[in-house]
Amino acid sequence: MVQDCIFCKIVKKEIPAEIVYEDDHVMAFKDIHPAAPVHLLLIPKKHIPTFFDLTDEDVSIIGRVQLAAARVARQLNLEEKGFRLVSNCKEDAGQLIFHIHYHLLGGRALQWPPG
Ligand code: DGP
Repeated sequence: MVQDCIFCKIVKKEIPAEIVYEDDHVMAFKDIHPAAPVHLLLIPKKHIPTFFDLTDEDVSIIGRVQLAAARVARQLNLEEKGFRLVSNCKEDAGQLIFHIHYHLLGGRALQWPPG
């Protein structure tokens, strides 16, 4: 946990979020600025700033995040039409929060490629 990380604060329930899924390793909550009818953020509870900070011991955690994405998407009836799972890594990609997170977007047809 990192004290000034907003997502660590959400994990610790120090600031509110609309949490839609949580287990020992993963949390999913609604993005505060939704860009689609379904826009969730899936995070490992462990504070890992970017993909460049991942180590071998994090492999299962990242796998758990992706499994949780499918589980949550199924619960939200996205299985038929699908969803997008994307992660921004560092400045050029527009990463604002330096705690690894995946955006799960769905509920409408999405454009590709993103800008
Ligand atoms: P990124 O640019 O990939 O780092 O995305 C960060 C996302 O986090 C952005 O879509 C807005 C969202 N966000 C920022 N602060 C908060 C917050 O306090 N609560 C929630 N639920 N989402 C937040």
